[in-house]
Amino acid sequence: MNFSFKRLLLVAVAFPIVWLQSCKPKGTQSAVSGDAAAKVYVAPGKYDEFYSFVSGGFSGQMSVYGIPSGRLFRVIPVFSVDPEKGYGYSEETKPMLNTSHGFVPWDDLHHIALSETDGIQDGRWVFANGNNTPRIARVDLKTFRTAEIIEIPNSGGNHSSPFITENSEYVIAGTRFSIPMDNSNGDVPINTYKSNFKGTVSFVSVDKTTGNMKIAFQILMPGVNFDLARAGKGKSHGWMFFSCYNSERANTLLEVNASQKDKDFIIAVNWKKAEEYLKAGKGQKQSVKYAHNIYDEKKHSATSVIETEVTVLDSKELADMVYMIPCPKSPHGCDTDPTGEYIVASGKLAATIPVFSFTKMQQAIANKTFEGEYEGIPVLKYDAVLYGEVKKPGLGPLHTEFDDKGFAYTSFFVSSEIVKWNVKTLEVVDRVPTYYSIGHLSVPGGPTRKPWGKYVIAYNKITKDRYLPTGPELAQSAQLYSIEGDKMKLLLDFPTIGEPHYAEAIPAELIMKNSQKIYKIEENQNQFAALGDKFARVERKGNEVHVYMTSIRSHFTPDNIEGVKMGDIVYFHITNLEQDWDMPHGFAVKGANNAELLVMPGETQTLAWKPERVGIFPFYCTDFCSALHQEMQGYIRVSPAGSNVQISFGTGKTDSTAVANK
Ligand code: RUQ
Ligand code: CUA
Repeated sequence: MNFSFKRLLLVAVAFPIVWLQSCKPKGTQSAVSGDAAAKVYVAPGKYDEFYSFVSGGFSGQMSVYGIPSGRLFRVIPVFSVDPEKGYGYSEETKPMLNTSHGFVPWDDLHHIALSETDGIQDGRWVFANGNNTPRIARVDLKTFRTAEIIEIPNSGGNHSSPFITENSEYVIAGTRFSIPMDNSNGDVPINTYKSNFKGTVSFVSVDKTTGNMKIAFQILMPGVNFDLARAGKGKSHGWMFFSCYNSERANTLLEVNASQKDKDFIIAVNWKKAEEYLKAGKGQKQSVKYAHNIYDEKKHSATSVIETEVTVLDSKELADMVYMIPCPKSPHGCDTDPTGEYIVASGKLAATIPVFSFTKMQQAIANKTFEGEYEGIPVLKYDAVLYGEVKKPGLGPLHTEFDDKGFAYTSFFVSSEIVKWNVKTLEVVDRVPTYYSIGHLSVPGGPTRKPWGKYVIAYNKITKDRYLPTGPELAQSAQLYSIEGDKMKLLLDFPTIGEPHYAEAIPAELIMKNSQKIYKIEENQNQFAALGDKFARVERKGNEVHVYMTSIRSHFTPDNIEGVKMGDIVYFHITNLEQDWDMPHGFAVKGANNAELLVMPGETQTLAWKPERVGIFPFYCTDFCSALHQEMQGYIRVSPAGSNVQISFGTGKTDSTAVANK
């Protein structure tokens, strides 16, 4: 959400009545009809019809909900460390959070993009953006784990990201803040914004087989703020549409200074053309620095590499690649309908929703129906590209999703409602209040060529009185509406984790059948794995002590360890020997100043521990795994620095030295 609270007040002052209404809609109590409970009831042991992947905003995570029940199934750590799973704490996962700025254990995750084939969700991967330290992550939907993170150079705030093309050719990343380019002298006065600050949009290619990402090219753009984006589809495949604000290119008090002009822009990028220029060698190589982190499913380990080059195409110099469409007042959402013909732009401060036509845009380009140029880029005439406007739809339109019957659903932050309108006739056909101040909304398959319809889910920015109070902070609120009939019907409220921005839902059957149950022990290539109790051991290498430990119901091997001295670093490499679904073992040691490990069946993970005092330290399994889970424990002895206690270890031996000397 790009609104400051001040802006909210500003708008509220301008529309006082609406403001009041948005905070206290009438009929809150009676908004739910009698059969709502039956519609969301998923009986115990039954499955939900959809998975919904919900961004966690400032929690840096993504959560997975069942729809229609609203049940939370999983929190997937993406950009943030997660002590529950040891993500970002284990030696194997730490490199995932590496960046050119060092280890960055947090980000602000806004948008979700499910992979597509032929414009239809294929259930392979889900992508997400890191807004603060510009990054894109890919989560593998076999394991529901973050598999890859790539940093975006020449970017300051990766907000219009990661929107995906029809065949997952690219996920894109537009910079929210324009900044001096990474290879230039960034030490410039901020008020030289207009001459020194630039924007970029990055096209990150996705490998068809592995999903691996690569920055294919960046396009140098005028120094505006890029906000959101959507790929063309069907007839508009090959184009990407970005909304931008601050065409004033203000560098201070944007709330006022970036709202001067009557119109900002939708920027249309012909990426097929960009590919041609790239092939023809029209790109400039730039030296930059960005991290590229990949998790290897066989080695159970991540690697982080700092890449040093990107190819940049200049929108000013390369003709017929970028066009601008004027768009009323600070556009936020920019959404394309399932046919790819209509581009819906939502001006946060506009009183109408302009709907642009891709066909008309093509004609306007062919006929050069320009009204001028903006920073060397042709600006198309508004009327020449406009299909029509949705009149008086509401206040503060933000985002639009589509169903399978030719309707669009637009969220209105200020008037706090979802408005349903007919994409062809542009007539408003229904509206429902949201509680309160909706941001994004989501129809299953809503951004694709094949929406599944059935529901629209509101992701609200303000919760107020919807739940039992929990002090100054309340859980953010999502609301589920049925869109099966002519009228939208509120069915359910459910809380979310962090601040939800975008969410995308997909039929469960597209994912559940591929879900991985275990890591096969014979495929475990972690260099520190102990693939059986007989390989369990403790080895000293200088001041490093490596513990190759196994876990299986209900013991660790070894569970008695001696010979560690002050000044040592102990690496616990835990291999979970189980080969049963849902049988993780945990590992925690007293005083460890990071987190536990939660090790999946067949997996190896490592916890580094630097003891800071002499004594006996218990360790134990943190996941209640069997009737004898409480017995799944052990001891490690730490001796003074100069001590002559030798390394020894064992399980089930009373004389551990005997084991060590074997
Ligand atoms: S934003 S509430 Cu960060 Cu997607 Cu529109
Ligand atoms: Cu293993 Cu509890």
